[in-house]
Amino acid sequence: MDIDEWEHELTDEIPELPELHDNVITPELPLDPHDRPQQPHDSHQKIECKGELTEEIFELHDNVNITPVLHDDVNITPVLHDNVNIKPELHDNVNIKPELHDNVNIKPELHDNVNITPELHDNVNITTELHDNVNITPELPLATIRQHDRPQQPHDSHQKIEWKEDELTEEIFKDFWRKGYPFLLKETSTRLSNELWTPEYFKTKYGETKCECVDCKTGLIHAMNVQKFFDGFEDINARFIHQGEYPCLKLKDWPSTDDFANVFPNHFQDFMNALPFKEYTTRQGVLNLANRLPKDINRPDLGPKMYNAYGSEDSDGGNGTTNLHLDMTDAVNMMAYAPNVNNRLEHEQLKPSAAVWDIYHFSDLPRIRRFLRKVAKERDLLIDHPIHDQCFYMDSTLRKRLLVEEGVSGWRIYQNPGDVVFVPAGCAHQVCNYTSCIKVAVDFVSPEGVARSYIISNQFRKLTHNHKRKKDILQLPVILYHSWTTSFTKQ
Ligand SMILES: O=C(O)CCC(=O)C(=O)O
Repeated sequence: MDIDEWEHELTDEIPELPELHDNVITPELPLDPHDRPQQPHDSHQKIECKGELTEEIFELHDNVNITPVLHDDVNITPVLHDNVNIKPELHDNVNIKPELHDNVNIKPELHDNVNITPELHDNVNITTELHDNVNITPELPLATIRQHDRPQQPHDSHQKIEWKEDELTEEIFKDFWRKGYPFLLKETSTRLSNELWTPEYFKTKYGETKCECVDCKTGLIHAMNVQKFFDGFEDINARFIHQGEYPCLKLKDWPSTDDFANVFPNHFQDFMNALPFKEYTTRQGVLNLANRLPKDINRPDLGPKMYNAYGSEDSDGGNGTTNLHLDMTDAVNMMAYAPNVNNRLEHEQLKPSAAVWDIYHFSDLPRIRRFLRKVAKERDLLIDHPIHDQCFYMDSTLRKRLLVEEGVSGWRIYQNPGDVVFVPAGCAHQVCNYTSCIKVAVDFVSPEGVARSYIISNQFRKLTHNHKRKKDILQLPVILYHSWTTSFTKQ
């Protein structure tokens, strides 16, 4: 399939499901059109018996640990009581129909053709490692009922998303980047300066500067100065008040007009020094294809860019801090500052981190888009593109629905000061600050991500004529042309 056909497939209304193999992208077949959920009788597979069928019925009482190894063609109908732990290793053609009561933990490792149809009560945890052809049809809360037909994807196995600097070799990085897997580098050693990136510093140096702040809940823009915004960073009583309420403010595009390097030269240098994987992430990096543009060509603005905002909520009804969106470029985002836990607002002290990210793989885009179009319809919202419009923050309810209705779950990445998040080109992502945070990010164009960048740039091009993301700010064809011509001279 040539690149045009491929691109056409991907932008069709019918889901686009490219799957990334070694440097090759092959779109998957369209989804089945039906939405029939798995039914209990689907699990009735073994219909011929020779008399080998045995039945064991037993009743288990409190505080019992069982580690059975179950073999083929065994039926068990246990009635389980409180505080029972079961760790069975199940083999082929085993049917289990337990009735489970409170505080029961099950951690089975399941093999082929195993059917489990439990009726579950309160506080039951099931942590299964599932192999092929395993059906679980429990009566569970909404979040775990499967209503979708999304097949298992290779990126579902990308589970280790937090890495220490000395663990993540360049080889692993390249592999993740090729596959479009996001990750977090924990507490990097080349930390940003403790003096430069504080609310006090910005107040002292730029306090009088006028700025615009957006209310993360209403989208309303409030004009103020930098001093006022940072006064309220850790002190709720010093916050800007609108109609009797404290809006959850985000300092918008600051500095908005000029290059970050000109406005904050010291911060720029400090950030460049701290960046990991410099060959990719810095302006000099040879694997940052954006650097291949000749000096006399207008360079695309890839940042750095600061993200400064107060704490928000990601639970039901929460608006987060930055709505779901995706970028044509790869990005690296470092948290420079958040108040010490003791200095946070009371409810913020209970949160697991300073900020939380939800990042979705590129190949899940069509399903996310289809799901959010449905939500927009339910809410009578007129939209062009549910991700490129940046009009949704998916709160806990929407995230659960996305999992149930489309089978898509993102990676949840928890970020604290010193932590660096890597977001591959084309991965939809949203951010919720749990407390006030200063972050700094820069975009780059890697050889590994350029095919995804190309697809996204074509999606942007097809948006309605005055859409804010329509403009080709990256000029990818120009970058690619110069990458090719310079590849003979640069190392
Ligand atoms: O931190 C935020 O609020 C948004 C960051 C972000 O979206 C990015 O760096 O691409």
